Amino acid sequence: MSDIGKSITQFIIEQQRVHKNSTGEMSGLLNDIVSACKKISHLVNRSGIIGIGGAAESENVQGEVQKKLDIITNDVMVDHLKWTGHLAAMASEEIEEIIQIPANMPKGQYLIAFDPLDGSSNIDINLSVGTIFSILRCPEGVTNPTVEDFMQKGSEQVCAGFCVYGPTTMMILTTGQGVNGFTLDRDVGEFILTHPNMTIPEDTAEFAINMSNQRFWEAPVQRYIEECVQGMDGSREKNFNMRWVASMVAEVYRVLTRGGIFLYPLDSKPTTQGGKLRLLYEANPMSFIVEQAGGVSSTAYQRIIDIKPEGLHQRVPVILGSKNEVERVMRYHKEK
Ligand code: AHM
Ligand code: MG
Repeated sequence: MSDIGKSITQFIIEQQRVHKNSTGEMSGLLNDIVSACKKISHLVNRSGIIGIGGAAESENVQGEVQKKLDIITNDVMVDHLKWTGHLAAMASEEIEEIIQIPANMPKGQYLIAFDPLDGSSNIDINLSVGTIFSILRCPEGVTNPTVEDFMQKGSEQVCAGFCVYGPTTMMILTTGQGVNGFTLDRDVGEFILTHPNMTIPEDTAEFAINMSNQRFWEAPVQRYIEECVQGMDGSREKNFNMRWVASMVAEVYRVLTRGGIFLYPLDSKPTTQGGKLRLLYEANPMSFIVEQAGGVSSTAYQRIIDIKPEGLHQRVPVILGSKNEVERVMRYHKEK
C-alpha cells in the first residue's frame, strides 16, 4: 500500500516502532519541531498583516542585520523546544552561545542546532524561506552540555530536516533511512506525506551559484561555471540553465525534486573567507539529507559531514547535489 497521504505523526511513530529499543524521545522531539514549524509557517504567512516584516534594529553574532522575523522565529523554536524534556541544549544561528534548558525543566538526550529562518533576506520580497535543523545525541553522562558537546561531525547526526515556507509549506526529513517530504495541509493542520523516498538524479543541466561573486572564486570553480555557461558551444557540449534563489532551503528542495548542483564555494571575499554557509545548522543537515537522497555534498576538497567542527558558527564552502556534477567539481579541484 502506498504511504502517500499518511500524516507525519503516523509516519514518525511507525518509524519509531522499527527501532526495537526506541524510547519514543526522538518521536516526541520531532513532533515538537513540527509544531514549531507550523507556528512559524503561520507567522511568515501573516507577517505583512500583523506588522512583523522588515528589519529589526539588531545584528546577530555573524554581524548580519536581523529581520524582525529572525528574532521572532528563533523565540518560537526555543519556546516550543525548551520545556518538553527531549533536549539537553540548543544552538541557533541567531544566538552567540548555546541555549541551555531552564533549570526547572526536565532534560533529554538530544542536542539540536537550527537556523530558525534561513534565507530571511527574501522575506520582504515574498520568496521562499525556511527552517533548518540538525539533531545530535548528547554525549553519554553529560548533564550540562557545553559548546564542545556540539562539536560532532555531521556523520553523527541522528536526524536532520528542513521546512520550506513557499507556495506550500513543506517539511523534508531524514533519520538516516532515506528522505521523505511532507506538505502542510492547512485545513487540518497536519503535514501529509506527499514525496516519499526523494532521490536526486545523478545528472543535471542546472546549476545554482551567486554569479556576482565570480571574481572571488578559485580557478576550478571558474572553470566549471565557465564550461556550463559555454553550453553546446563548449567542452561540455550541453546547454545548462541557472537558478539562484538566495535561500538554501529552496535551492536544496529544488535539487531534491529535479536534480541540480548548488555551490556556495570558497572565495576570497573578506566577509566570507572559509565559505558563507554555517556548518552546524546549514551545511551538515543539508549534506545529510542530500547524501540520503543519493546526492553528494562536499567542500570541493572534503566530504562535509566528515568535518570535525571547531566552532558553533563555523562557516564552510558547500557544493552539493547531483552526483556526477559535484564529483566533476571535486575532480577539477584535485587536478589543480
Ligand atoms: P541566512 O541564514 O542569513 O539567510 O544566510 C544563508 C543564505 C542561504 O539560504 C543562501 O544560500 C545564501 O545565504 C545566499 O547568500 P547570498 O545573498 O550571498 O547570495
Ligand atoms: Mg541560514
